[in-house]
Amino acid sequence: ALPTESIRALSDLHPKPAQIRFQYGTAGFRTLASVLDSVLFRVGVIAGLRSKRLDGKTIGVMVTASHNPEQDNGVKLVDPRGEMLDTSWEIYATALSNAQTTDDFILELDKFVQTAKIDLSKPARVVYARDTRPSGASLVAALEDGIKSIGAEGRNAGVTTTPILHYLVRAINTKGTKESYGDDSEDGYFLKLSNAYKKLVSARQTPQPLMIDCANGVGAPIAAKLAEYLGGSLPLVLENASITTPGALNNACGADYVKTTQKLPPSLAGRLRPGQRGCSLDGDADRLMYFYIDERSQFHMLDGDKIAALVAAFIVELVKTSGLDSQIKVGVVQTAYANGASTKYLSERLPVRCVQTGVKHLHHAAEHFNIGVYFEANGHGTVLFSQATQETLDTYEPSTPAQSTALEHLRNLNQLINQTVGDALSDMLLVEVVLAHKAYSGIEWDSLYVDLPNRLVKVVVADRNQFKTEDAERQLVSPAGLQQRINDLIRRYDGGRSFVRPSGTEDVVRVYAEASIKAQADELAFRVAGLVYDECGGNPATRPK
Ligand code: G16
Repeated sequence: ALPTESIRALSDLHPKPAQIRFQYGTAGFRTLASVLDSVLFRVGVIAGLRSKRLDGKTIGVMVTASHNPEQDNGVKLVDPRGEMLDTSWEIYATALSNAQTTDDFILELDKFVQTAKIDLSKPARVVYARDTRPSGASLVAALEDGIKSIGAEGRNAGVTTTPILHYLVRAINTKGTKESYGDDSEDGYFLKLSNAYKKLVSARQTPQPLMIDCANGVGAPIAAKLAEYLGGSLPLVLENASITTPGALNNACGADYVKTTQKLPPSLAGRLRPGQRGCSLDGDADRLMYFYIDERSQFHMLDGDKIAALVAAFIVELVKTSGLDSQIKVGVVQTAYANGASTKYLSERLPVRCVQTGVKHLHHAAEHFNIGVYFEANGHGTVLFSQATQETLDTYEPSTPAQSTALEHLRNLNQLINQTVGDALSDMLLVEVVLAHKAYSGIEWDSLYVDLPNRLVKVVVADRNQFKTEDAERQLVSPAGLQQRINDLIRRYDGGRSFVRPSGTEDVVRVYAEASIKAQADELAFRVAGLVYDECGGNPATRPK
């Protein structure tokens, strides 16, 4: 039976605030940190139950609000192979987080244990971590109470990145098996990545220093440790590493800032030299954006689409050179935010699929390829090697030295890439490997294709849940008639494309637009935003920006 007494005693310490409705969204629960205490407690209980349901396998919990402002926080669950929580449990998590009193919560739990057929006599194990947000420590304490109340065994992985937590989950659950993912420690992670990186660049020149904008978040201490493991093989310069300065996190810096403003973070002005490679992480280091400035001080952004193009082309080439092209099919997964020019470039070379926003959707679609490359334009992504492909790489016997070298590179890439989830630092090493092999600077990489001018804006509306989409978010089905008006507008713009979708992580509606000229892309975005605003806008202070 449920340990009702211990749950009751501890749950009473973490009352649910009245009048707030929580939702397990795109990236778990995410909102103002000050209202999340009860959610964290309950997530601790749910994680324990998820572990029991999966026969004692270790479940991960990450406390972060990633790219959101510092006052927000959030929490997401990680399934045993290091992937996002199975979607069927998101509804349960939402329902349990909204039970008003402790009694309601216990009642809901009872029902849930029946419905989900959970054998309570099974053991439960949970590993958890948090980012550097000031609210993190007390939220972790609430989580620990939840874990304790259900009698689960907890392991605190401390302050680390989201992708390292995902790595740990898979490493713990595969320990001692033939699918072993690496040693289940931060050290194991750094060794796995840095060893693979060094092998991949062994015959290449040491590159010029790479500047990393750490978003004043957890990426800073973790990148500093990575630099030690890399030794001189990749010189790194860390910027925006102030993790204790109040209000600094993600503020005018970081991957989301770069992507949405298409500008260099002001703090890097004068520090990044023309031609030097720079990149930005986000608040929990699962997104990556590259950039450089040219001789005329013009800023050039190399986003998730450019990363996908660079990496996919390189992998296709290696597969071909190794002689494995009839056995290993490479494919790419994108979302509607992918720049039209990137979709065109990639589609001419390999199969491309479009799915809805959210790493879990891209991840699942990528699993259908032998090697699946997935990146959101915002820099969130990775590459998946299927189990069968990994076995092919292990057993294949090359017949020429060129085949043998390409095969070795593929094997090392399989080690270098964090395949549990998008990982800014692992992706950064991957990009550096390709640049080194191709002898590309940012300029050559950027010229693979020319981005169509685009603009992303947010609109604050009274109720974003009114907005419903289909066709991988490219069409609105509600509010009725709005899509038709948007279509009429798009038609007036050369190369025009635009779509509207509710955000899964912020209380806004997002509008994306593309056109062949920058001024037109901006105008189209603002006019579509105007339509959205006029249809169901909030208060005038929140006009589209
Ligand atoms: C999260 C998700 C991403 C998604 C992003 C924005 O990123 O993991 O897949 O692209 O939110 O989503 P939305 O447009 O729905 O707000 P992160 O880095 O914040 O965890």
